[in-house]
Amino acid sequence: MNKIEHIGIAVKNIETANNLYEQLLGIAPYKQEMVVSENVLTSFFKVGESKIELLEGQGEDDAITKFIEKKGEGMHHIAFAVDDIYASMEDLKEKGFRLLMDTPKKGADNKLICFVHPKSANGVLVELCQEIKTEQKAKE
Ligand code: CMX
Repeated sequence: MNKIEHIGIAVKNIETANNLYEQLLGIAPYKQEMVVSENVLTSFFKVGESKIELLEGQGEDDAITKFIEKKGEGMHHIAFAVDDIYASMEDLKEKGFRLLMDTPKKGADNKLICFVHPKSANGVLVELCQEIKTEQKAKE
């Protein structure tokens, strides 16, 4: 794990939350992006070498809508940057962590992503993310 890449925060309304976080952090979001594979709308703020990702669910049974129904708005996941997501997934699997997918998915902000179940990480949903490299882009 190289660094905390971002912290994901589940919000009910991304526009309202954008305004609030703009005031809190003193900066504007640098991008807003729909993540089709997860059915969530995201926006990103740069904070030092990490980021804050706000997430708004777009359906009734996406992960963010379900999370907010159960727990309310709040911290949803911590994402760590890795160099090789396939190697990191293999390593964590061997160590007994419960991964939520067998192969990485395309996430927001040009990343390949994979999640570790919160029950195998002391109640925290952990995301691995790796920048998509040019040769991986070409394969898509
Ligand atoms: N953080 C901590 N705990 C969480 C959690 C979260 N984000 N989401 C669910 N849980 C807890 C539940 O409260 C529940 O705990 P209890 O049994 O003690 O009540 C337990 O995990 C439920 O586990 P489950 O029944 O296996 O699964 P759920 O249907 O609640 O789904 C999860 C949870 C993590 C498996 C699902 O949300 C998932 O697959 N997440 C990965 C994808 C995702 O989160 N996408 C959105 C972000 C996309 C992006 O970053 O771009």
